[in-house]
Amino acid sequence: MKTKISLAIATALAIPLQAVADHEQLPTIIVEGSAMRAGTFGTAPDSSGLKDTASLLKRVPGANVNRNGPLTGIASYRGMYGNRINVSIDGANMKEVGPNSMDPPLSHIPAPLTGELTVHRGISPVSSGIETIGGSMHAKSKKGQFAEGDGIETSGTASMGYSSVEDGHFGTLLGAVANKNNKLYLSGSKEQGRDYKIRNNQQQENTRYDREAFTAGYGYQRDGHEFGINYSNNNTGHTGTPALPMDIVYVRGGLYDANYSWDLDNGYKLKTNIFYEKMRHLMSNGLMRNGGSTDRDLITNRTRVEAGGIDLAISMPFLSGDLTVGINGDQSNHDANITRTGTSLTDGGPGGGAVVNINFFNDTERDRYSLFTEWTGDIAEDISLELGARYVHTWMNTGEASTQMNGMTNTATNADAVAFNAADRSRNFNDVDLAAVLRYTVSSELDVEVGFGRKNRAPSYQELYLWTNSSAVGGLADGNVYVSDLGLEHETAYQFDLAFDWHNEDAYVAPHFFYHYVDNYIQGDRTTTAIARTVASGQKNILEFSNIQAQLFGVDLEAGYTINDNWRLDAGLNYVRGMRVNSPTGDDDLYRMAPLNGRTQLTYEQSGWMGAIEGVFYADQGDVIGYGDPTANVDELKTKGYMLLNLRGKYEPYHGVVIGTGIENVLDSKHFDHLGGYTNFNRDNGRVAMPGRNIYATLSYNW
Ligand SMILES: [Cu+2]
Repeated sequence: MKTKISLAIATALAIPLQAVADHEQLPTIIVEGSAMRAGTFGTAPDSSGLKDTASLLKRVPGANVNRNGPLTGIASYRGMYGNRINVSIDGANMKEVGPNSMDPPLSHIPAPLTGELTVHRGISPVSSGIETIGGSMHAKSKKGQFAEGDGIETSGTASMGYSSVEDGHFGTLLGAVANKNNKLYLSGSKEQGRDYKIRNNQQQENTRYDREAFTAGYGYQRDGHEFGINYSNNNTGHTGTPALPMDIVYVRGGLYDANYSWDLDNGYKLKTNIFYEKMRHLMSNGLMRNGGSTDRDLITNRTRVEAGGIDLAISMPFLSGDLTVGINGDQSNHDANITRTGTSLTDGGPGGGAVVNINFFNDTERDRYSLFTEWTGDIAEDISLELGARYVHTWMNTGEASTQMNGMTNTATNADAVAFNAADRSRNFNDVDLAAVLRYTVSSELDVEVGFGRKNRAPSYQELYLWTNSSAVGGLADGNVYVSDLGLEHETAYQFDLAFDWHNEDAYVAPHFFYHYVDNYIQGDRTTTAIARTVASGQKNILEFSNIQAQLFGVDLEAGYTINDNWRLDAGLNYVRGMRVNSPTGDDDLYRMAPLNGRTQLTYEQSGWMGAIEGVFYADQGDVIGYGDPTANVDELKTKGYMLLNLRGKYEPYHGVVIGTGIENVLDSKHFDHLGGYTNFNRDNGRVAMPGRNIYATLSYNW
């Protein structure tokens, strides 16, 4: 039950998996085959609307996406989001190059090249990573197959598709040549689309995208040894992020990772992983909007990240189960250089063609060192237990900030830089994560799971080191600017999870209930510091990152029923409520909580054909964060509920060839995603609208 969601879904499905699993590693099933979109809660990554792997999360119980742009999907799980969620890509804990999360980790691999997405439901095992306070997710790219026989075999996948709503198209090709011990593979992909249309052919500006990606790697296996080395490169070109103040000019760079595992016959296992990452990024408000005009100054931000990490774990039989002991560590260095050219006299900038340079993040470093132990095993005939503990040491520091105007000291922000540079900016955090999960098989039809967890997160570098007003806040996209507090404490969550999984041959119902109390939850607040700055700078909308007390609770549920050999019905429901405890004002809501939502799908399947009708509903969200002063124009906007109707079909004319097609938002209605942001980062513009009717077609071939 608290297994990988992929397995949970696989077992929950009546659809014969083998048919699709041929030539695809098994758990890949939820996200891999283009075919799997219809008829299951798994999806086809290569149809429209699924440009990054994050899109798949909309189908995972409890999960959702904070979408700030077509390639900017931030993972959200049970009300927590961004770097509260541990996301690994091919085993690497990738770091974002954009301080505003324009390139969240799940966007690194294009969806058609994603082989597998694993989400840990409920309380994440401590072995699943460092800082799993909001959950833990792992994406793996496609890497081809080892040969099954003695000779040399080739395998691969080719896919292409078109979607009408943004005139978008993609193509991917992955080829592997292998014998049973060695494997070499290469893949490439290209995706491109224009601004998508909303109802009545209006366009949602700043939503076009353009990306190329490739991977290359080598794998080796023999007698329990497995070794792999992989490089994945991402070259994102001009791509909009309408919910942020700027758009992507480029995100370039790559991830090198290598892993080795040794499976000894006596139950001992060794697993290691190492990665190195280097990315560069340029964003600008002059690419797709009017930055550089007489209305608005031109602003660009040039950033880079360099990061690396290592994981090592040994498992061995111990008592009636397995004991794992491991270490993990990673380091990252970030830089950001902002240039503002005063082309406008009306937007509060320097004006007169003046050039302001700000070295905002100067060699900003965040390093984590960690060790853990975990035991899983049976403690009685029908009861299993997982116990884990992890210690994490986080060290953070940043170099001196600097700011100039036309090469001279910039008086507008220099006082902030001077104060910041004079402060002790180095910080240490020591955290202990704990997890205990009990699973009880009550009968062949019912499993019950109870979990307790204590999980931590140290502040992000943005939360700690925003030394002057900035909107570079890890993709919060709330239209506000923030300052940080060098005295921030780390977050500690106390988590409780209760899950039931009832199933028989024809049906299943699996509700999971959760309650989290979070001590020192970090959120923007209208503190006296923030309000004082508001007055001083003549700007409004300034919040300060602050520690508050919070609680999050809710339920996520999956259910399904096989009507007969051809028909089946599936449904899912998600509810989360996030509240501030002891709020000093009447407002006790947390920011960016998904409204009550659900989906149902009726599927018909027969000999190579599949068709599905999907209904998606989202309720109103009126539980929005307020900061105690409605006149300050900082509060989160409410959203209206909506329903969407989607039709999907697929056909497999020959083995391995799959044609997929469908219509999304059949009724061409106009809706707003509560987890999206505001158009051009401006609350007065209202939220970014969701795409209108979309007709898509995909073709894929696996061999
Ligand atoms: Cu950016």
